Amino acid sequence: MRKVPRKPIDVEKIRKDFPIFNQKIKGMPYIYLDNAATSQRPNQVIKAMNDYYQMYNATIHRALYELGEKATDAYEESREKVAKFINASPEEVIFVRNTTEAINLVAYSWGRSNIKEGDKILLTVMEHHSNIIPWQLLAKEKKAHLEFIDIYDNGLLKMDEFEKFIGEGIRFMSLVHVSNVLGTVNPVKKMVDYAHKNGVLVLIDAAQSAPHMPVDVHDIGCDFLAFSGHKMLGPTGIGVLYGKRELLENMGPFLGGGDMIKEVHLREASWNEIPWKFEAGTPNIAGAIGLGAAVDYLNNIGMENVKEHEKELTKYALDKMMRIKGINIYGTKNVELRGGVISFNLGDMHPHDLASILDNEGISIRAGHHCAQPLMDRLGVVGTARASFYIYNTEWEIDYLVNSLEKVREVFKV
Ligand code: C6P
Repeated sequence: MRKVPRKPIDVEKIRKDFPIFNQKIKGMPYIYLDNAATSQRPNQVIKAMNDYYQMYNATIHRALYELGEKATDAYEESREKVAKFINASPEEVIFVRNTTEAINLVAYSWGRSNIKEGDKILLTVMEHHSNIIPWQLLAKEKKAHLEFIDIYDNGLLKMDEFEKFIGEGIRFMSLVHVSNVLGTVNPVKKMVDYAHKNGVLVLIDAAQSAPHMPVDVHDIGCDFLAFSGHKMLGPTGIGVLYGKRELLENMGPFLGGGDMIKEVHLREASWNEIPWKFEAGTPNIAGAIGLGAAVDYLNNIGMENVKEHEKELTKYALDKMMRIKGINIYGTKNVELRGGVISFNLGDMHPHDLASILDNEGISIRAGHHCAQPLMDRLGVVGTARASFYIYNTEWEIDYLVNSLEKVREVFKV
């Protein structure tokens, strides 16, 4: 029987759910290729948040009236959805503002009571600033040391360096799952396994993986994992920290205030159970509800299908872009080892100029250092242009990008 090619997802149908694509930008259908920065939001997410504000707006965990209970249920239901999405238990899911806050929480609450003078923390040269600065602050305060795993020129981590570092008395490791610049998908399961065999705890920055592929915290085995709602169809201002129950239970709080306490006296207090111990003050209720709706939306498509769609788009884009004269594409060309993020430079054009010209063509990409300046130093560039894909992107958009890049090349004689 002839094999019918699989069409993983119905992009045309999906695009209809995103009101932003109903408009024309510069007289053109909107071509949005900056999904690694933030994704667009479907009607389902916008409606879930509107419903909360319009129909049952109330604070949670303390309002003893019907709408307050409804809001509390919706907030906690979202936590359950998120927990299931990453194969965790609800009490191991802490709502924070974003990936940045999640990593800061661990550096503060776990780091300040566990990292001692002379300890070593292992990172990689491809980390986002969010996964460097909190550890720099901690290392300065505790007189600890930071070590960094280097990359090969093809954007893959030097695994022999990783093993060497782990063998040299590392106390904690924090590493990105998928690089927001190189697209590299790091072998996190293997790395966590090796780190654990050597008594090293591991945090995974899943900002660029949780929105784009199945992420299972039990399968990976990590101790902590962080991601942001706004990169996965959810609203801004809501993110997630997963932590293993026993670790969270033994950690002190991050912020102090309402909701995170059990009992308060003038000079002492005791803490609430996890996860609420880490959620001080009135939380982003609408945000959590919106994130729950985003998880429903992604589950309806299926994360394997999301991954497959992006793999096909990335392969298509790499094949076409590599033929452009004067282009320099960073990272591995093997789509089995990378996600849907393509960083590039065209001749010696400044990436900001390139992004502005593409903006005039109705294409949104990102240009600059992508909050990964140490990686830019390592690559020897001031910045890169970057196209990044999601469920609503099409091959037609990639063709349009490639044609526009060819035009730029001709006009600027690259
Ligand atoms: N990267 C990008 O355009 P926040 O801002 O906290 O939601 O996410 C921070 C973050 C952490 N880790 C990685 C790997 C990231 O890519 C990001 C956000 C955006 O690449 C903004 S710089």
